[in-house]
Amino acid sequence: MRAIQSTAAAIALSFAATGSASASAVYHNLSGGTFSQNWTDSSQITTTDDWSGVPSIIGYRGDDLTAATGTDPQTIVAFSGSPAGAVVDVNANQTSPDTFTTGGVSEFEITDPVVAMQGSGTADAPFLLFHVNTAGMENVTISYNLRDVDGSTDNAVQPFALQYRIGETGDFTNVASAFVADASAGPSTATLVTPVSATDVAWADVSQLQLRVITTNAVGSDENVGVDDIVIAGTVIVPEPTALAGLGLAALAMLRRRRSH
Ligand SMILES: [Ca+2]
Ligand SMILES: [Ca+2]
Ligand SMILES: [Ca+2]
Ligand SMILES: [Ca+2]
Repeated sequence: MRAIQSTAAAIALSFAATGSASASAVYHNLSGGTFSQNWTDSSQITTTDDWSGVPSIIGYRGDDLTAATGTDPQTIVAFSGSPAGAVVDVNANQTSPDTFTTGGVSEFEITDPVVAMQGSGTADAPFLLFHVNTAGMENVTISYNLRDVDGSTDNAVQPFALQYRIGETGDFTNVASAFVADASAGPSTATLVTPVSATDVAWADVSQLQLRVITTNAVGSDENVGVDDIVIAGTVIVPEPTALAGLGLAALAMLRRRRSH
C-alpha cells in the first residue's frame, strides 16, 4: 500500500514539474541518422503553442529574458526569464508574415513553409530549442538558413545567435562564430537568406545536447525571420588506431596466459 502511494505521489510530482517548467521533447538519436527540418509538412504544427507533432524541437517566447530593446542575444544565456518563466510558443497556421505582427514564434504556411521569429515587448527573446542525443558521434554540426520573410515596411536590426548547453539545466554557451548581426533587410523586401553553420567539440558523444537559435526584441518594429533548412549531422566515433593496436596486444597477452596454464 505504501509503495502504491509513493508511486502515485511520484507521478503527481512529475506531472506538476512538467506543468510548471518546460515542455519535454524526445532527443533525436543522431547515430540513427541526420536530423533535418524544413517545415514543408505544415501538419506538424496545427494548434497554437503545441509542438507535440514536431520531432525534437520546441519554440519559446523568451518572456523577461531581457528588459531592454536591442539587447545582443549573445549576452542572454539563461533558459528562461523572471518572473515569467519558460513560455512555450507558436502561432500556428499563419499565412502572412508581412502583416502578422504578434511577437514570438510563428508557423507560416507560405510558398516555402517556415517557422519564423520576431521579438516584441512580450516576446523579449524568442528561440527555437533543438534536442539531440549525440552518443557515439563526433564532428557534430548544425546548419540552417535565416530567411527574411517579412516584406512589410519594417526595417529592423534583427540579430540571431546560436547557443548550446549539455543537459537540461544551467546557462547556455554562446557560439560566437554563428552570430548574425542582422538577418533582415528592408524596407519592403523579403529576400535576404543568411546561411549559418557551426560545430563544437563539446557537442560530441553526449546524451542531451540542446542547441538554440535565439533573437531579441529589436529597436522599433521587428521583422519575421525564418529558421529553415535545419540540418544537424555528425560522424560515428571510430576508435583510434593506437587503441585498436592496444586491444590487439591485450588479446595476444590473454592468449599467451591461457596457453601457459
Ligand atoms: Ca521551408
Ligand atoms: Ca500548420
Ligand atoms: Ca524585410
Ligand atoms: Ca521591437
